[in-house]
Amino acid sequence: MSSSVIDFIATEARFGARNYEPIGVVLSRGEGVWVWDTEGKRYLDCLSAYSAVSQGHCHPKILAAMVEQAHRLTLTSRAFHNDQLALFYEEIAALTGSHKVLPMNSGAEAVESAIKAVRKWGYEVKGVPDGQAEIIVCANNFHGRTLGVVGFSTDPETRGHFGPFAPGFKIIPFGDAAAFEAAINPNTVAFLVEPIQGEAGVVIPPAGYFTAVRELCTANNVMLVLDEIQTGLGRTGKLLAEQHEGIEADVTLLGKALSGGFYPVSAVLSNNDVLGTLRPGQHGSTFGGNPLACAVARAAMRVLVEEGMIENAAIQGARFLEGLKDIRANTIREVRGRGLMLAVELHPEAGRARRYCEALQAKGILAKDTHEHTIRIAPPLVITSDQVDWALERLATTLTQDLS
Ligand code: IF1
Repeated sequence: MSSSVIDFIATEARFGARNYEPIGVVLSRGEGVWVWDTEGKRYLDCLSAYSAVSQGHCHPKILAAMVEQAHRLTLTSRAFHNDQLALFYEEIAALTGSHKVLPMNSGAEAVESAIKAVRKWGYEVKGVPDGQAEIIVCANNFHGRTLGVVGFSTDPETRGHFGPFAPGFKIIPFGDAAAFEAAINPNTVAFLVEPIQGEAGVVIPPAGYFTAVRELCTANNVMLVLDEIQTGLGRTGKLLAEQHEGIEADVTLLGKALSGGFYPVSAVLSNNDVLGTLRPGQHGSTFGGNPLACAVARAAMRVLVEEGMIENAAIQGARFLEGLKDIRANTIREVRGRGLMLAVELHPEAGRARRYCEALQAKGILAKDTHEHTIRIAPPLVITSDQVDWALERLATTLTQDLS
């Protein structure tokens, strides 16, 4: 390691809040599936900034849209109209088949906004007594870091010593439709759930789960809120992960790849009823819906579709999953994935997943561990067959090592 690398890391450690423990690489450039460190070493990015860089690093068309817009107008606030917001609304509604759009910035903000909106819907449309609204969520959920959201996390690291928390959430196991049915009562306004649990280690629910959930939501007038912030926009090989289940959410949350990684852009999408309850002055954001964000998001959505990235995610995801399943290694307990949202769960005796991520780093692959024993693999959706095979070769040699 050169002194400059040590410097960046040491300086971060000295001044920064220590809320992350990054792998020891300092990145300074990216293009497509590749990133380069300060010493010029190239890596295949198998994290994609937690799926935000689905379109590949520094996509030239998103970059051009951002630069062009930044020259013209960046922020107006929502006190005035701007000439990008309407086009963003039109295009995201057409892409996803939604009726109403609420633009926000971070994913957690979209989640918070959806919680506010479904509660309001519960009081004003469903007729729940004021202050009594309940939202059902799942154990091992991950929906962000804000106070409202960590209050219904079940992970002690995520919620520990951040309380007191807001009431109104009921936690049930993920993938268990009977538990969902039993948790519904007349004050239930919504079920907030990830189609595939990401942070939990890419947990795919049993077949038929979401069909049952959809029916129960409809029968009980409960809004199905799908957090597609990670699974959405092609990551799983379809535009939205709900399409694998043949269902439609009442409220869909998007973020991350909505900007292709250029800028924080998130959105709450819904039918007319839910977002229709928000009236002037009741919700907002300085940056939400700003022209720069809208121009970037429009380009990010356009390239996703025009350049066939969603189809590519399905094809390369299947190839990657098959290749991972073909690796004969005693370290591997299970391989999971849908599209390019993949995970390798190691046997606990194999040692920490972090060690394997560090070994992969030495071989030119950046991946991220989660929950001690799982390696998450989520490359940009522009990855080619040759690049998948290149990654699989290196994964195979790494995973057949004993790093315990
Ligand atoms: C961190 C995980 C990924 C998300 C879903 C909302 C948000 C996220 C389904 C909030 C964010 C991130 C944030 C990042 C780690 C990361 C993550 F490991 F925690 F689960 F991607 F896999 N809903 N996920 O996955 O979005 O406010 O961050 O824009 O360190 O917190 P945000």
